Amino acid sequence: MPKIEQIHAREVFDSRGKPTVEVEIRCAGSRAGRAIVPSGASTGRFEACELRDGDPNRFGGNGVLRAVGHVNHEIAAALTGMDAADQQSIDRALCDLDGTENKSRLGANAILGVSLAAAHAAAEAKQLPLWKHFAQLWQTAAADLGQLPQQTSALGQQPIMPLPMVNMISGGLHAGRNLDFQDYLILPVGATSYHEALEWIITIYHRLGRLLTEKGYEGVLVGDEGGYGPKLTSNVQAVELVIEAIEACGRKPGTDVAIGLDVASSHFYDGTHYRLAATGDERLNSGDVIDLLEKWVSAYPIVSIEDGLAEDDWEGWQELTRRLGDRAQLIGDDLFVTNRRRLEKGLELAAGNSVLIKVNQIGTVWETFETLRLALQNGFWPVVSARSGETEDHTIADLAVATAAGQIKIGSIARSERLVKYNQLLRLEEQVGHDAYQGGRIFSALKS
Ligand code: 2PG
Ligand code: MG
Repeated sequence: MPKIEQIHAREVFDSRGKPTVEVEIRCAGSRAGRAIVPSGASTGRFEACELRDGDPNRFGGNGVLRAVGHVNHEIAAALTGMDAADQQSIDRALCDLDGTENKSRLGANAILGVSLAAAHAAAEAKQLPLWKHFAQLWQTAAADLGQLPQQTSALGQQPIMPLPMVNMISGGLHAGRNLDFQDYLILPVGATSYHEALEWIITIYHRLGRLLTEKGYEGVLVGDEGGYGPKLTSNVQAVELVIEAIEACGRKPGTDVAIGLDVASSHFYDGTHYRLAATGDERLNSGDVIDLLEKWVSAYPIVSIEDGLAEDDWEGWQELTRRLGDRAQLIGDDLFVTNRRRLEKGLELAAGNSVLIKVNQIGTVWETFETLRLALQNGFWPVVSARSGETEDHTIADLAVATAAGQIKIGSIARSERLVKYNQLLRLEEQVGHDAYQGGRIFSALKS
């Protein structure tokens, strides 16, 4: 058993230059494992609590020295001596020690840093690559979290390479609200391997950049996740430009490369209406938004829509799922916040058919597994996702492969906090095998 000998946290910085928590855990006789916690901008109201210092004299109150202190003192005292490979016990101990529903006492950033670093430390101690250690944890988790139904789908079974869902144009809170919708993404559903998918994506991204310049948009500057942030004349124009770029690269929209959206609608919902501001002031109710999305799904090869409606618009979500659930993947991000209980409610109400999996929304590896597994047991597509505030940490790439989640969303393919994960996936593809790629086949349940 790799026994935890030392736990050490420090304050480091993420891709927005905002403080975040880094944790190192060392087991007896092996190298330390290290992890850095990501951070969102368009956060859901029901996410686990990211503890910030609130001291206006440091980083506008965004320092994380309190969270770091909790790791170095209270958490280190409680976890030293534990088995780093026993992720379930470690994560349970962290939750018990915190004692709150949303990890607000110690901070989900403190807790997640330790949870992830423990996995890295255990992998070091076992001399296994991280993805293999995660795969072992995931396979043995079946004993506690239940088997997956016998299915033809490869999802959740042996490690597979994920289909990347990649941001081309950014809007919303990630790009100064130039557009209302947050992400216009592409899914290379027709590629036959991960590296081919990446090649297509990069080619299309560069072509799109040239297209924007040719058309005179000054917005080839990139948003928080590396997507272009042009000021366009309408939300739908972004979809059309992405399609134009796909075609200009000789790829067939829909069959080769499909479109995804992260509407991130919680961030323009005022409690009764959705306020679209990019092209005038439109006030829409849930039904209007569903009509709009249905129109788009009929007109364009859109196969995936995230947060089409707001985080507490459950009735709207039910209607959206009735209307579009067999034509598109409907991902709950702010809606489910990687929380098993919120996903249970979604399953009960038939709201959505897919869940975004962000480790820092819930705060531990084990709870992430719980939500992922619940999704797969109920035929929901999981999409492992990065945050808009990221770092050189590649843990989620390994996690997506190990759990055979089938999809990953990391942002765009510019900026190294994104590329560190795409590049890690290239390395993992060599180890997992090129044929371990399902690509767009995971969507076979969708009628076109
Ligand atoms: C999202 C994420 C990542 P943020 O909404 O899906 O794109 O953004 O990390 O800002 O919540
Ligand atoms: Mg989102």
